[in-house]
Amino acid sequence: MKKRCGVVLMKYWQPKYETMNREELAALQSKRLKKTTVSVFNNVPFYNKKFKELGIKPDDIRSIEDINKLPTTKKPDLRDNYPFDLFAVAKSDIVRIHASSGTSGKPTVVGYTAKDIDTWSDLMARNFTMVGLDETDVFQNAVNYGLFTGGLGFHYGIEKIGAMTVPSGTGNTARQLEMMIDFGVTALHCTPSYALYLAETAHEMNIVDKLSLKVGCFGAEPWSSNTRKQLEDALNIKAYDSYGLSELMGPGVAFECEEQDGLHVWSDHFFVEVLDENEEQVAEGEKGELVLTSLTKQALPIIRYRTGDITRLLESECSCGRTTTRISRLLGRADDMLIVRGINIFPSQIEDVIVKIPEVTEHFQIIVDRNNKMMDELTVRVELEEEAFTGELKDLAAVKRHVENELKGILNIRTNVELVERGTIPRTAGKSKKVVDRRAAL
Ligand code: DLL
Repeated sequence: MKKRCGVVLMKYWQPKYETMNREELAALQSKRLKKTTVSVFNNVPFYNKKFKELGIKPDDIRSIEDINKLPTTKKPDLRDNYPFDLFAVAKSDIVRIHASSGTSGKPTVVGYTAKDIDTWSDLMARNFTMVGLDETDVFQNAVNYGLFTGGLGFHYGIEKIGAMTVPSGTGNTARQLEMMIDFGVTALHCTPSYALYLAETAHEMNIVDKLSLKVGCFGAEPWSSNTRKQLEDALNIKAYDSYGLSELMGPGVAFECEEQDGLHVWSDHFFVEVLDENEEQVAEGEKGELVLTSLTKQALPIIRYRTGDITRLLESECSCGRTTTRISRLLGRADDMLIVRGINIFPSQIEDVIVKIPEVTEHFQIIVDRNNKMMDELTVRVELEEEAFTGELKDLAAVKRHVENELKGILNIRTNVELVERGTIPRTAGKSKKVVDRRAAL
């Protein structure tokens, strides 16, 4: 075991939990689910009432297979119990809260005991170890520190592996890049949309070869595999997908390994279901809503949380040797899905097309309108690259036509492409807003 300055540096690769066989894992999950069920029944009036309405008692939950007897929990349940009514411990046992802003009404507030914070930091540390980071790394955490879980969530995990943390937060892109060069930063965390902006700025400043980056951890919003490629090429890194949500903990719920073939959910702490709109399990390999149950949380245990995020369960074994449940890259949120003329469209499908076309940048915005014949119209605003006409497409009309055709091939719907000057579409260090749906205002 390595020591530095008197502190033992754990290697956060935990074969005992990460490579359990199915039976061992099910036994551990069963034990932890039973404990969680008792905790919510005894301590959270919301769950106590729900259990009684369904005629179930904690004793009815004998194994993880009984999970479908339990009620689901939805976002409005957290809002209705604002701020602390879903907590299963006394307020004096809470050492930290976080909150997610939410688009309407009250934010949802989540709480952590000291043990929860420790578990969370351990899981983050496991993620970093999984992608080869250790105490020799310098890790820049370029997300908002504060009520958003991404800042402190990553920060504690980075410190746990003993890496040097650069808590840069958000803002001032040129300064972020300067820090990366001056401090020899090897790993970066930010949203994928901000990473694209950082990469674009680094290229404009002609400083990419001064960077020592090797790993990027990107998440908090959907991004596509083409964006991954774009970021890996632009910054000379391996880019990993990081998934999480405040209600379950924050980042650290699921993370990619070096195989980059789906995300490992830490199954010793979270139980995964993928359900259809009737809360039935989808067929193997089908898309559905990710539903998560926390198995070890003290302050805010949560049962069958309907995340609203769309994914697929990956059944095959991962070549890395970990046996945890694996999910595919998140396709988007059920409520991000646009229905335009009866066709389901996810912004990530559009992103996949746009980032492959060299004549335009990766930044785009989707605008949905309803015309005077009450027909929906889809416009995708994309930025023209500065050297757009050096290839086969020689003018604006040709680029526009090409992007429209590529989009039609994927979406099966006619799209109007509006080409704008590079830099027109707002860049943000937080979660990007890709859709402007004007139909709601009509
Ligand atoms: O975004 C936690 C987080 C921080 C995750 C930093 C990763 C990195 P919330 O603000 O509560 O928490 O938002 C959670 O963001 O339900 C998804 O819709 C979306 N989301 C998070 N990660 C991904 C991802 C944090 N990798 C909501 N891919 C979730 C797609 C993601 N969507």
